Amino acid sequence: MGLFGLVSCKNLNEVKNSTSDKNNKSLVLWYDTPAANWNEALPLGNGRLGAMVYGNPEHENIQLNENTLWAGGPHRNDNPKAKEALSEVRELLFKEKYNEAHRLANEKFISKTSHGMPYETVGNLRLNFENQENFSNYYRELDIENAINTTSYTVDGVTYKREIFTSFSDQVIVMKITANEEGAISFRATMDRPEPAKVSVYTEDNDVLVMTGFGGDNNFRLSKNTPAIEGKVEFDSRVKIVPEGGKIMAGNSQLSVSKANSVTLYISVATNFVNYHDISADPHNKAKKYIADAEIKDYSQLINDHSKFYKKYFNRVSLDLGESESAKNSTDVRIKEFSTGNDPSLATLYFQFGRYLLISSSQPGGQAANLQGIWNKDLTPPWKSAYTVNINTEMNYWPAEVTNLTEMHEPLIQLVKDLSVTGRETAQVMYGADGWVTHHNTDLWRISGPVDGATWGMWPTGGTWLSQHLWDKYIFNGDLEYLKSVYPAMKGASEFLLSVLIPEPKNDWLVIAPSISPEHGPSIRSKNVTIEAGTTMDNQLVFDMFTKTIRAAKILNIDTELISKMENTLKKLPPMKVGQHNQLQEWMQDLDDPKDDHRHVSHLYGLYPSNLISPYRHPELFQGAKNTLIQRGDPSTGWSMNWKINLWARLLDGNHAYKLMGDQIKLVGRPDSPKGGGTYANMLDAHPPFQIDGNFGFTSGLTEMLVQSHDGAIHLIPALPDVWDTGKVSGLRARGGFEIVDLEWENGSVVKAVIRSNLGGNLRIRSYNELVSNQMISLAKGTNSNPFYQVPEIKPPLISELAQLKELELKTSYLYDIKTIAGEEIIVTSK
Ligand code: FUC
Repeated sequence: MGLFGLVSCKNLNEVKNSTSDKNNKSLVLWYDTPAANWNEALPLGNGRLGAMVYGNPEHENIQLNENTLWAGGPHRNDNPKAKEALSEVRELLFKEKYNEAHRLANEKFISKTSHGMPYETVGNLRLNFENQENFSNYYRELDIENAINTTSYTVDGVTYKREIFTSFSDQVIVMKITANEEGAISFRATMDRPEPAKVSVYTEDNDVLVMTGFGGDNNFRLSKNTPAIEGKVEFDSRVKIVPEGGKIMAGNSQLSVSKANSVTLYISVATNFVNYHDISADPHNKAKKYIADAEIKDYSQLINDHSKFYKKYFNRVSLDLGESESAKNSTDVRIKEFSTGNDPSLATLYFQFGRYLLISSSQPGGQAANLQGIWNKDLTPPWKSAYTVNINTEMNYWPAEVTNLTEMHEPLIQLVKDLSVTGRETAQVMYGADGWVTHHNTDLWRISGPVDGATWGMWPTGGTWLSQHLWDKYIFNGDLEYLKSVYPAMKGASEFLLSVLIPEPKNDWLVIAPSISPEHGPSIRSKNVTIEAGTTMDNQLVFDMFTKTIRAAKILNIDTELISKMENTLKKLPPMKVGQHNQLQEWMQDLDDPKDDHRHVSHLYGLYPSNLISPYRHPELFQGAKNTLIQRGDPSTGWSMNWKINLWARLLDGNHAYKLMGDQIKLVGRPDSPKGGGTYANMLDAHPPFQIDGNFGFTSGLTEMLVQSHDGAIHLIPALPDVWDTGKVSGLRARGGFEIVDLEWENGSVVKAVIRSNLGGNLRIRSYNELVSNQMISLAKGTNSNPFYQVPEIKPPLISELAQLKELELKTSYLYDIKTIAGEEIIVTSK
């Protein structure tokens, strides 16, 4: 790629001599040892199927996932007692009796039937090779330009190679094993699933190994006497092994290949899942058919179709931040050294890896990426590997629009549409409210009741956060048909809020109660008591939901009555406040503790991903947000640090954002590693443990450093760190249908930008250096006439008498307007 594409590197050549042409590729993760554990195995996925490949010469393990294999079956988890307790909880909150409110919420709101189901592994396909223990010349890589994993090594003078991919186009996992000598490949294939799962493993037709079973019964976090939700997802996983030369034999739940020249494996997994309320499919026929359809194609066709499909998405964006000596090292070494050196192409690789993961874990028509995307080795994974919607699920989708992967956003949009159905009953049963509600977790079955305990689960605005994505996707594509399709869910989300907003006694502001600021309470309260009324994040979410629904309804020319209801309600929401420590207040009362380093920074939602807090529009709030972020500190869990990258980018401080990148790209998971959040050797994010949100947050964070479009203009390189003073990116997207076809900068200044206008309208550009254009360009005046660049009009903030805010110093910037017509490409260059 680009400026510094060719890496000359001795070490690389030495270890790679069996895959000779790879040393000019910058978009590979590579290693000179097999994976020591799961956090070093390499992820492959086609949205539906996932595989973690260890690359072990003697004992290969391909850990398998299918994204609809979850525990339990269709069910609901509402707690109907909530309705009768609602006014009492509110009264307790308004009388500041938090402990009592907390107890009552635990008793009457939190689900007594299900806390949601875990996402489960399918199990393992193990290939036990003969006499491959003493290998040399070892090399394995994940090529994220083609979505292919390769392992190669030499034993007794024979060089072996394994190539594996999860085919997007043919819905099977294909592996090809070759050797440079005839008859050298012998192995035994077995399949297993972790205990206590019960499976049947058997062979069919002498060349197919099958493992079938069911997702588990589950009563996670409920008393032993509570009936479990019965495991009803049935799966069929199978591998057909086709040797070329040699023999294959079936026996005792295994297949043995001996003395083959090469072997092709077709691995297929299917379940009976159709949708969250229908599990009537036939997993066996489905799994068989995928193999039957794939095996009639040539291997070269399979691999080409796969890569072509993948590249259609991946190649839309390229990034070049420069190259350095470190690029010659293996990926684990680079991760370890990132924060102490300067390895810009590792930041590029990390950015592109996030895009790779999104394409590989979230395909249209399938399930949204969960806490681990689609990659999970357990039956009871951390946090159930479900959907935590108080930050994590949303973060998974932050890169979708800006890095030109809008199709990958679709499974999340569908998840929200499903919740708008299941959550309608929850709204009625639990709150006697219109519209629909979801709390802080959901799963394959679209549960929408509160789970885990009031500390975490008493948050009725999970659906409100998720629903922002419905509009946010529109604002990038401007597609009216799309807007029509999501409007009912947006409307339902707003109707719920209209139903439950209630005046609080001090100022008569309309607030959500009971609720929480996700997972965090003021430190003056008893431990774990987070329950509150009118938290800042809720107020911001409600503001955004109404503002967006009003805009959508006006565009679609419907629901005038609802519009005026929302407009009137907006006026009665609490304003944001800057408190005594110069911080943005997290709660209605000024209770923030400046020493508190809690990982959730929920009230900064208004800064990112939302656009309520702007340096140009609200300098006091901007400073308050900045002070909050400084007080919370940098090191934290993976996702928290990656959120902070986005936040520092929005604070226009590229160096601080970059500093956090160093905290994130820090090798963890090895015996001598530091503890805490960071990055495993396979480049997956460590909360710890592995959680994929951090990878996605990194990708969006880096994007925010290069291009922003949320604040009335397209801001070019708004938050560039000093270390990336020269670089180039192409293919990022901005609101209003603009595509940044090309953006180049040198010495920290924009040199050239090519921007395609897909929808027409005014193109307003903000830049720190002066620009000229091939089109009529003028200094911008007044508000941007482009409707996609309308900025929210918030209430003036309240500033504490104790706050001491300094004058905000902002870098000088230039604001330009260029009229565009749809289809046109605009070129701007430095003056
Ligand atoms: C939220 C976070 C945790 C974790 C979990 C999956 O509850 O507070 O840190 O990420 O989600």
